[in-house]
Amino acid sequence: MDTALKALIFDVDGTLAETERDGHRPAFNAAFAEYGLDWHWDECLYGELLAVTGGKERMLHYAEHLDPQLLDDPHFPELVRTLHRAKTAHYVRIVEQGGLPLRPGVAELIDEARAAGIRLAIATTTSPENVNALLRTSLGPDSRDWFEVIGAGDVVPAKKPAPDIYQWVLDRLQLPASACLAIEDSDNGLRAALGAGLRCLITRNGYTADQDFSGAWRAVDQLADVSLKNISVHLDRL
Ligand code: XBP
Ligand code: MG
Repeated sequence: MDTALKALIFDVDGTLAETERDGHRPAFNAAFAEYGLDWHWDECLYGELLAVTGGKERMLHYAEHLDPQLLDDPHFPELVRTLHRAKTAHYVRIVEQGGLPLRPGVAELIDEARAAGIRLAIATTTSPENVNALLRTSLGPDSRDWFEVIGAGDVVPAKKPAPDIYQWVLDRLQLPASACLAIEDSDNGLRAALGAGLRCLITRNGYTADQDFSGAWRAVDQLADVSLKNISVHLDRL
């Protein structure tokens, strides 16, 4: 099997930047306040809610467990969509205010890959508007074009830990999984990548440090701890 590295496929949330605690969480809370809902997700509760990927799915899960009478309201599905639209607008505003810098080593790894002709892609559960805002503000206005394929949000109905988003990206890259490396921060992301047959490099963060990453190709505390040369040499030996 040809295992030479041809593409890196990046997760976004928690991998490129600490978007969950400092971006999505306050954006959800701002949307709840805007629509008069007495929900507030503190840092600790939000860490638990991250078990469910996808913003709409996360709100539905929260309502099911803590406020189930809301589900009897025929307007609830529309409320979730409205809240999610508002949350996305708040998130983009937070990003544009410069509140979400890239994690250490991310920009350098992307630069190294581009210089080496390694193709780049994204496989994320979050909405495309959020990805575009983060790339634009952190890597520059043209950086979206550096990524040949961006799989985001609802393009596949089953979100991570289902492998569908990675399969969707691989189909469009027209590469076998063996030629790519997924870069993730969470157990849900790892399961999605492994399910698609990919090798996966984990960059842990505050919310995911204690998760089980057995099955990962390698797990580090930040991408500054790896270099593309090092990745390629070791992957090619597998
Ligand atoms: C990311 C997520 C996302 C965001 C919210 O998971 O779970 O749902 O928290 O984004 P991963 P939206 O990093 O594993 O892709 O509100 O836009 O859905
Ligand atoms: Mg993630």
